[in-house]
Amino acid sequence: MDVLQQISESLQRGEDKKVAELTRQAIDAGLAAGQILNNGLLAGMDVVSARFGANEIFLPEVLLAARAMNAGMTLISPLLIADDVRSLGKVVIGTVKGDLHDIGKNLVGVMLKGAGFEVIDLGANVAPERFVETAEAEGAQVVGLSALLTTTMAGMKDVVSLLKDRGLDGRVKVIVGGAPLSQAFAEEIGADGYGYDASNAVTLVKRLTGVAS
Ligand code: B1M
Repeated sequence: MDVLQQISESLQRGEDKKVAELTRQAIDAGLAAGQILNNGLLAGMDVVSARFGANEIFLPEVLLAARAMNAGMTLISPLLIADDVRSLGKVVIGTVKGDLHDIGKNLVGVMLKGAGFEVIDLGANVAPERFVETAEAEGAQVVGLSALLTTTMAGMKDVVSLLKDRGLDGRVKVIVGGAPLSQAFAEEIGADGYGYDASNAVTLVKRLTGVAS
């Protein structure tokens, strides 16, 4: 079994130390960080997601898998982030209020940093006021909202509305993403874009900030 397959399987078993050790091995063997992410860590998380959805595993196992995912991400994140300190713009990101899922949001943050953006990560369970106040105080061009629950995605509209109330709409763009979302939902709540994955989020932010057309 190759090392990427081993990472995936260890992650599925929730073995954080083993995942870290195997990820280190893969890096030392010269595998690209993107390959370790997609074919090792995310491949394992996909299986966990499917098994959780099918009620074959439960929250404690998913928590352990998430911890193992983080153990691997900690090692590859610096490799995915550009070394030069040029800043193409500022982006405030976070997972919306009531929602603790942060793996996808963290990935978006890493990819944005890798592309040269300054990222202010507010974490998970973030209230609308905090997104808006931070964007205003920091002079951010974009706010990126993540939600993984159908019950919390509705809260994204509050951020869009609050930006409007404070006269910041237009100046601060909003992008949204997360498994239960869609382009139609983004349009419905008045967001400026929907990112179906982390690299698509980067494309969107580049377009919205005028870095790319
Ligand atoms: Co939860 N969970 N979870 N969970 N969890 C889901 C989301 C669920 C679909 C599982 C299922 O039932 N099939 C389900 C939601 C159902 C629904 O709402 N329709 C669910 C549930 C129900 C729950 C709880 C309510 C369970 C309970 O307590 N009974 C609870 C809620 C807690 C809370 O938030 N208040 C809960 C808890 C948890 C854990 C804490 C155990 C853990 C999270 C750990 C953590 O994040 N630190 C967890 C996990 C890991 C999952 C699954 C299995 C995996 C999510 C994940 O990390 N995927 C998930 C199953 C699934 O999604 N199918 C599930 C990997 C990640 C890379 O993908 O986050 O989709 P994702 O991000 C993608 C894209 O969506 C996109 O880019 C990323 C990839 O490039 N993206 C963006 C994400 N954000 C973006 C932002 C952007 C652009 C793109 O721009 C800003």
